[in-house]
Amino acid sequence: MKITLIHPPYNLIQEAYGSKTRIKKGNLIPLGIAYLAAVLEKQHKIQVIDASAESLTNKDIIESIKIFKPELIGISATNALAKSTHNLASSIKKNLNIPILVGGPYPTSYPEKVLMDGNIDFIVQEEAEQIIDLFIESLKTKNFKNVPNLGYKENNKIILNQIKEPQKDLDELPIPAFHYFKLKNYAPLPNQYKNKPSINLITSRGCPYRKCAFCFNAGQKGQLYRRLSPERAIEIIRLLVNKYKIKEITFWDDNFLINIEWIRRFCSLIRGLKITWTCYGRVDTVSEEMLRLVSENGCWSIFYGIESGNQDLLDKLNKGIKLEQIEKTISLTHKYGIETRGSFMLAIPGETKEKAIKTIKFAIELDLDYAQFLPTYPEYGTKLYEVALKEGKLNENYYGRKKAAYIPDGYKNAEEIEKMINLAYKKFYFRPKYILKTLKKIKSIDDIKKYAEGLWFMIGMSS
Ligand code: B12
Repeated sequence: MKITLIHPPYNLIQEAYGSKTRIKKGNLIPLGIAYLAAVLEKQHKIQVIDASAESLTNKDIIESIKIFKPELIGISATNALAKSTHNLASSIKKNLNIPILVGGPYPTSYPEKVLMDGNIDFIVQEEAEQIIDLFIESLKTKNFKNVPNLGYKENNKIILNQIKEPQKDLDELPIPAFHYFKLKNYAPLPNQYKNKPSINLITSRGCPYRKCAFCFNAGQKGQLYRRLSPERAIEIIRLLVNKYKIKEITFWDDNFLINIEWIRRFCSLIRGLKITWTCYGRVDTVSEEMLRLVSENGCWSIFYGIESGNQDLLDKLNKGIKLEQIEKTISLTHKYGIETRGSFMLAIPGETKEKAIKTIKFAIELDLDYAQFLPTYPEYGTKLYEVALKEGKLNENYYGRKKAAYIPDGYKNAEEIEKMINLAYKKFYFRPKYILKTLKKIKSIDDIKKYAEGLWFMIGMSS
């Protein structure tokens, strides 16, 4: 069968990061599609269209589909891509009569809402590698009831099949099918990579903590925690280095720096490969040994979820970390020459403007190399979602990041939150100490270009 897999149109820089600037950075390989393509290509002919990374319109997509002539279309969507997904499904169905299947965090969160769209025929909740072949088989018999994770319509009634336990051993999954993607379309945001070409990977699924009140992975739809073995992770990295000439990897695991045994083995294996990398971490799972090991083996930047400079708000979020722990880990990370990045949430329930200013000051005092300030978005299925829903203060149809979709008591309206975010970016980035520190990092013409692009991006974020 011929199958087209689509990542729908989306202006990432403007919608997700809220920057007015137009830069061609930030798009990452949609790994969900890459994994599915790797499973499907064993028996089927696959076309992959990443409309987001290639800035394609629905018209462009339909033209490509008409040439390829698929018998099934699969769309990958997060909640942020909801509007784009429904528009795309409508455009496709106006032009072509092909079944449409939607997968990803969006149908996982809102299966009924997605299926209420007459243009969408099927949805898959949660992970799809284990069930996709069975689904394609079922298209022949039209008997869908034995396909786990599937949602469909029968006599105008929505049917949601039971959810299967996810793949326990991630090593059994095929290597993501990177060959369907034009690597030149993908790069982290400016200043978030040192070497090109760079690619995103993920060595684990789910989170072992599942406590934070705001995180999708800790909510009702959160996945079981599993991780590739260090050997399998290195097999994938070796392929990326040797075949695709990749020079840098961003590991997007919710928490890469966990389990010292895993890190020891991974570092001993990555040592022989010429590659730099960055990752995400929690301040309370990082140890001095871990930081020493990763810094000696290619890691030059760690992104920490810091969230707030107010202990009471961190406690409300059930983050399970202390301000002192944050300070200690950030300075320890600097000690090993690793750049620190921090992600902060503003407009947390219970946050006043004074508390927001305290968070901004905290970010500055930590002397982070980069900080990101986002308005709180209560994801479906999380504890925060329940709170926001009860308060009646969530606009679920708004999914951008600059304008707030949730307005806690401490703020009058979305504009006030937007102003606070602009202020945070201005205060953090446009201060002499930070500018001087950044200027000192410039070592080449390439660095000048990167930092100029970063500055442009930041001006777009703070205006
Ligand atoms: C890397 C990443 C990004 C990257 C790249 C996104 C991309 N193109 O894939 C960037 C930084 C750009 C990004 C941006 C955003 N992200 Co993001 N991101 C992630 C992250 C950390 C990893 C994604 C990943 O690679 N997963 C691994 C793959 C294998 O899993 P998967 O994509 O879920 O795919 C599986 C299933 O969902 C399903 N599936 C997926 N697609 C399809 C399609 C079909 C047809 C089928 C049948 C099945 C199927 O099968 C796949 C294999 O099992 C996840 C958290 C996480 N750990 O998953 C958050 C996550 C997906 N992001 C999230 C959010 C909120 C955002 C933003 C809105 C944030 C913002 N600042 O605006 C934007 C939205 C951008 C967008 N285009 O949707 C949320 C989504 C919540 C939700 N319910 O929608 C998550 C879950 C984080 C969280 N814990 O809250 N993100």
